[in-house]
Amino acid sequence: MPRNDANAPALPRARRRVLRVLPLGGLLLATSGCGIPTFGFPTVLATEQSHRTLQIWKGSVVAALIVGAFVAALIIYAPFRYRKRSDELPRQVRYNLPIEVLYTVVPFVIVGVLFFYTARDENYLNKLMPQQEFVAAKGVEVDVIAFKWNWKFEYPGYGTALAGSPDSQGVLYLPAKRPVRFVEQSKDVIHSFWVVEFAFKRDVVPGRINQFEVTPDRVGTYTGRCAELCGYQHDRMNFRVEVVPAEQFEAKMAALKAQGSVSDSDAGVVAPGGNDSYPSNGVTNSEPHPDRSATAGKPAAGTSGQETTP
Ligand SMILES: [Cu+2]
Repeated sequence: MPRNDANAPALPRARRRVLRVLPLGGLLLATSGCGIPTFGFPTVLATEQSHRTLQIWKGSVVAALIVGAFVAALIIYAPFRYRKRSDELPRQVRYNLPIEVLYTVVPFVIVGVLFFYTARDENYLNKLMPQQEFVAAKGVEVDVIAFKWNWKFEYPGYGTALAGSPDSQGVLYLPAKRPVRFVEQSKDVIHSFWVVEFAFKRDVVPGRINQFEVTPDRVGTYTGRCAELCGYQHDRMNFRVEVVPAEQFEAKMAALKAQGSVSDSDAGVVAPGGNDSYPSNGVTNSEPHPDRSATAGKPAAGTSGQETTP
C-alpha cells in the first residue's frame, strides 16, 4: 500500500520540522501574553498610559529575541552542517529565488509589524483630549516650567503653583484617575521632564511649548527627574510627585491658594543672575511668589517672575 504522502513533493526533513514548529511558536506567543517578563522595565507603573508603553516594550523585546535566536541558531548550525568534508569542491549554485524572496519579505514584514504597533502606541500616547472632553473629565492642566535648576508647576485652573529650587525639590501634586495635561516651557536651556513610573519623558525646549497628557492611576510618591544633561547642577533637578486621591488633591489646591503661596518648598525659585522672570506666554493665573529671600538666605531670590516679567 502506498504511503499517504507518496505524491506530495518531498520536503527536506529540516524544512518539514520548521514548518511543524512555526505554528507552535505562534501559539505559544499568543497564549503566553501575560507570562512575558518585563525585561528590566519599571515594575511600578503609575499612569494608564504607562501600561501601553510596557506592552510595546515587551512585544519589541520578544520580537528581537526571536529574530536573534533564529539568526544565532543559523550561525551556529551552518559551520557544523556544511563543514569541509573532503577536497572535493561542493556543488556550486547561484540564485535561489524562493530563499531570496523569503529574506526580502520576512524583514519587511517584521519592520512593518513593529512600525504598526509603534505608530499606533505613539499616537495613543501623544493624543490630547479635545478641550470639552478634558473639562468634562475634570482634567487638570499643569504648566511645567523648567529652569536651571529645578521646576515650577503652575495650576492655572486653581490659581496656584509650586516651585522648587536647586536646594529644595519642587513638588508636583496630581489627582488620581483624572486626566492631567502637562504644558511644558523652558526658561533657559533644554530640560526633559521624566517620571520613571509614568514610563514617559518629554523634552522641555526653550521657545516652544510641548504638551502631553497622562491619567495617573496609582496613588503614591514618586521621584521626577530631568532627563537632559542641562548644566552643572543638572542633578539638582529632581522633584517629588505626589499622586493623591482626587478629593485630597482638591483640598491641597484650596489650601495652597488660601496660603497665597506658590511654593511649599522653603527656597522658592532662584534664577541665575538674579533674573527671576518666567516666560509669560501661556503661563497665567499663578499667584505672586512671596518674597522669601530673607528666610531662605538666597541673595538672588526675589519676587515672582510673574511680577517682574517685562
Ligand atoms: Cu535639566
